[in-house]
Amino acid sequence: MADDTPRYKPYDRPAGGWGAAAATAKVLLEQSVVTKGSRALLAMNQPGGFKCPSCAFPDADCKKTLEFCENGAKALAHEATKFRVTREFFAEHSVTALMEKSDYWLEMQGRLTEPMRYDPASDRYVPCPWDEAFALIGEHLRALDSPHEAEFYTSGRTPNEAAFLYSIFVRQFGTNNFPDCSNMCHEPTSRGLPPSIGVGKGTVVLEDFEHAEAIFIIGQNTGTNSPRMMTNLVEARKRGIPIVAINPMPERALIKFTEPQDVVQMATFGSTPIASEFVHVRIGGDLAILKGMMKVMFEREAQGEPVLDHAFIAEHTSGLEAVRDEVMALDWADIVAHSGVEEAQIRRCAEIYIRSKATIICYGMGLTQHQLGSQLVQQVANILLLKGNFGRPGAGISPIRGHSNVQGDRTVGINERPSQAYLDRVRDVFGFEPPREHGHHTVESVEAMLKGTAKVFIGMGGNFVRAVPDTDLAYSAMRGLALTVGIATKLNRGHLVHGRDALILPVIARSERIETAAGEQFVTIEDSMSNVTASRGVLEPASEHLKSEVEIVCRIAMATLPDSRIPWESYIHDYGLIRDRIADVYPEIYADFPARIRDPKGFHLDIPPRRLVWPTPNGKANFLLLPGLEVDARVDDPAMLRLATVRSHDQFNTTIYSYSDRYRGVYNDRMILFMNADDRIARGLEKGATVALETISTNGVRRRVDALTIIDYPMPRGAVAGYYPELNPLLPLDHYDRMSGTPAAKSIPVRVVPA
Ligand SMILES: Nc1nc2c(c(=O)[nH]1)N[C@H]1C(S)=C(S)[C@@H](COP(=O)(O)OP(=O)(O)OC[C@H]3O[C@@H](n4cnc5c(=O)[nH]c(N)nc54)[C@H](O)[C@@H]3O)O[C@H]1N2
Ligand SMILES: Nc1nc2c(c(=O)[nH]1)N[C@H]1C(S)=C(S)[C@@H](COP(=O)(O)OP(=O)(O)OC[C@H]3O[C@@H](n4cnc5c(=O)[nH]c(N)nc54)[C@H](O)[C@@H]3O)O[C@H]1N2
Ligand SMILES: [Mo]
Repeated sequence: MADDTPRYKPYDRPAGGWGAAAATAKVLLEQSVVTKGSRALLAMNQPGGFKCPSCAFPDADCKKTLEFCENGAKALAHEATKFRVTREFFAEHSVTALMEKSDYWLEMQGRLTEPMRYDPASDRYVPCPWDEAFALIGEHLRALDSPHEAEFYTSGRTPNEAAFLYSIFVRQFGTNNFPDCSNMCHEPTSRGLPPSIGVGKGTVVLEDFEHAEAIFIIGQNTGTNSPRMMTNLVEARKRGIPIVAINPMPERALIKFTEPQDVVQMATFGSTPIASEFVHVRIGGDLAILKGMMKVMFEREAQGEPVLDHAFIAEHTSGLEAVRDEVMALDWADIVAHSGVEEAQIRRCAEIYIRSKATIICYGMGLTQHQLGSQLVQQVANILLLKGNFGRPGAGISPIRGHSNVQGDRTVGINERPSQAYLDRVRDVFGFEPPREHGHHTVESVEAMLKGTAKVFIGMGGNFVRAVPDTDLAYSAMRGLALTVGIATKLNRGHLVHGRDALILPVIARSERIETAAGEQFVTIEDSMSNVTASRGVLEPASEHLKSEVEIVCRIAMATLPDSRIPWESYIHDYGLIRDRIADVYPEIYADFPARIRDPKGFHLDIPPRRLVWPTPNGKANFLLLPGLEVDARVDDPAMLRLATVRSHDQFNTTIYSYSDRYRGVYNDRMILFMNADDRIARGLEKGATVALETISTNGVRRRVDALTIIDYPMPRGAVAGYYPELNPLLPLDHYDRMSGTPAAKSIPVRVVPA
């Protein structure tokens, strides 16, 4: 029998290695898909196969026989699971009863099998033929007073073809309301970087890791959330390249890692130390570190030592002086106090940066999910510009995106603030006048629901109510709607917290074959480094009643806009026709899409800064000013702790694979508060105490989560961490980055309340 008592035991072995191999075998067994799953794993990230449904990190060359990781295997095993959610399951469980179950339990019930509609009389989901489901959506949408009363959410697993058609349908319907998972994630990259370097994407490609002379990883838990990147880090360390990890949590894989695909290391229980410099930053202290490093560089220059790339700065940039003056005026004492890091260590980081002729800076949610996240991303670009770290091998900015196609969805039109030029193209290609006013991002869509101005929610994938801030508020927002639609592979909380009418529409998953009247179809995915590749599922769909996301979008469009002259029906059968239209709408990057996608390695979408071309209004890369050292609003309360909500090693966003978090030494519990022992003692709390957390609020709203067990953990003083989504009730809806709309999920001001 499995032992499920909570245990906390520091993990002192390297990450990866046999632990990862064992976890892979375990998840295949649990989902009863050892043979099927292993067969599918052989096709994952291979030419002719499908793209891993987990993260957005690119796969290496296709020569490797096995290109997957423990967490990719978990994502696949949960998709290929033998378990099914059937009409009998829904007949057995009322929605009220299902609400009592945990997110983990819901996930473990398996794949959805047929379309279902909520029946208020029995409080159950009952079977609903596809035609009726589409007709119901059409009726609701046509009944709205304005198209802006509908919210069209996208989560980042949706492939390009479906996302593109969705964006066209919604615009023909008449709104730009595209709340998107990116609005909670890397939107600070998409909004912050364009004024800076002219594109809202990373500039690094995989080969750059082979040429880098230094790699910085800021606020990203590589070993858990983009494990395939560990291969590149191990390789870089074996070349003797310094790696600087900046993180309030000493994440295991950033310290020591055993490459599961390295036979010798596996056999000898060897490992590679990863971070040559681990910077134990305070939550929100990254701005101070970046400025401290810049200050070292400016100080050296002032002393006559040339450390900047003056030729690059003169030819390609604008705005250096203001940034230099601001940084030079900062006091070291403030920099140290804000970062929580010794001046000597910041100087060492600066030294590594100065000596390297090609530096990559990678970052994740630890950087983006702050109230000034977009401007913080701009500061990363600033420091890279100082040494001309663009347009040369081994250098650049590298946001490590989340969902496997979150970047692609944005590229092909999922954007609540589209440019006028793009809208003109849509008009010219499709022959309708798209709406010109901006639509809602994620937070704004919840606000509209709360105000009652939004009435319909359609979720193309994802688990909206669990992903957004302020869980209780989000639930009441969703329950006030006339119709909610969940287009999904798996049952989740979002289907149980629903509108007066509600539909669950089950889809064919990434790993599964799509057969249409025109034969087998493939889809395309854009990874975090702007490579577009084909993805062909190899498994039989989980049920004969599933439809592809492309077909669902087309059928919703046909049911909603009967007079549309767009040939929706033909797109259902032939995805090549959709790619033709993508090429028409995006000629600069997607010209010849159908021909280029035949290359098994795919192709790279042009990123002008790689060619030292800056698509900014002044044609230059711009140093941008962010005065001071704070990235979140100050809270003057001596009891205040900054809470970062993070992912465990055994979850994919709101999908919980297990209650353990091996590398952080947590087993069978997710109601955890990681805290520095001195902060605990200062509050008079016993080791292992159970406490509640309350958000420190300025407007009297009470937000509280009970029954959290404190674990003494090497957190900086004043910083605590716990798990998303359990702690989302603490995250206020209005605590977000104004430039990008991204909730500041890494810096919630909280206080501990003894239980
Ligand atoms: N297996 C797996 N893979 C995933 C996901 C998953 O849930 N599971 N999710 C996918 C998605 S959508 C995304 S966006 C990515 C997320 O991947 P990450 O960006 O790694 O996301 P998190 O786990 O939320 O947190 C990242 C790190 O930020 C650190 N941190 C917190 N606050 C700060 C701070 O103020 N400064 C700094 N420097 N660091 C800080 C935390 O300690 C943590 O190590 O992963 C993707 N890949
Ligand atoms: N407090 C806090 N909140 C956060 C974060 C945080 O760090 N802290 N992170 C934020 C981030 S970075 C993100 S990206 C969001 C994630 O928000 P979402 O993307 O909305 O959430 P997921 O948990 O990834 O969605 C999981 C569901 O997607 C469905 N699904 C899976 N595969 C497919 C598919 O191929 N097609 C379709 N149609 N559906 C599929 C399944 O039904 C599954 O239940 O959460 C955000 N919320
Ligand atoms: Mo994300």
